[in-house]
Amino acid sequence: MTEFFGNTETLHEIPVIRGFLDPVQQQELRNDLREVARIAPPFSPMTGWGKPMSVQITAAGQFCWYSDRKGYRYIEAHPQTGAAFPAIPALALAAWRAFETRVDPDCCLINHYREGARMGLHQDRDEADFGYPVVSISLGDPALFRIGGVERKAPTRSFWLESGDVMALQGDQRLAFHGIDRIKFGQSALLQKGGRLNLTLRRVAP
Ligand SMILES: O=C(O)CCC(=O)C(=O)O
Ligand SMILES: [Mn+2]
Repeated sequence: MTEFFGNTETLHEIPVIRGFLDPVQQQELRNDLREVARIAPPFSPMTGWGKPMSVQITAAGQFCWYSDRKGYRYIEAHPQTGAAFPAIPALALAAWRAFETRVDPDCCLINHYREGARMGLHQDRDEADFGYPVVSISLGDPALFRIGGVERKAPTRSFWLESGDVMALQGDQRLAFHGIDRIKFGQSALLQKGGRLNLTLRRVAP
């Protein structure tokens, strides 16, 4: 049985398990994600105003988040290949189960941040039941995470997420606005070409 360590810190009311995945587990998950990307190639979704996002995304599990001029939604087939998405890697499921044991996630969204990529403040609100958390895993270069309140104009706070850290948006924070301001490109050797992978585990269907 795999063992998990890491210390839980509460940062601005957000539970963050520092080093949930040790360096060997991070490599194992990275290898699993290479296989996911081979089957379901990453793509750049369009923003609502018709510009491609700076992150590339793909997914494991039943659903992948998608965006184009028609708006935001979840899809069940890869937009280019038409194939179903591969299974969620075991180490990603383990991170979800550290926060939620009632059901397993049906989506593991994978964001790839290359040099200069960022993600604007947004809410995760395309899922059916906000009673389930969104659980995030960080791999590779550190990222400056910004979190505000459930209203866009609420004040925001920031902290760094490092490779192996796991964090959850749940309860009162489930609908908090959040985003990534920047990454420290080239700090981590985990990914061959540098950058950061973020996995968000979600329960999309009710
Ligand atoms: O990259 C991150 O840590 C956050 C990603 C995120 O908020 C999202 O995919 O909805
Ligand atoms: Mn989000």
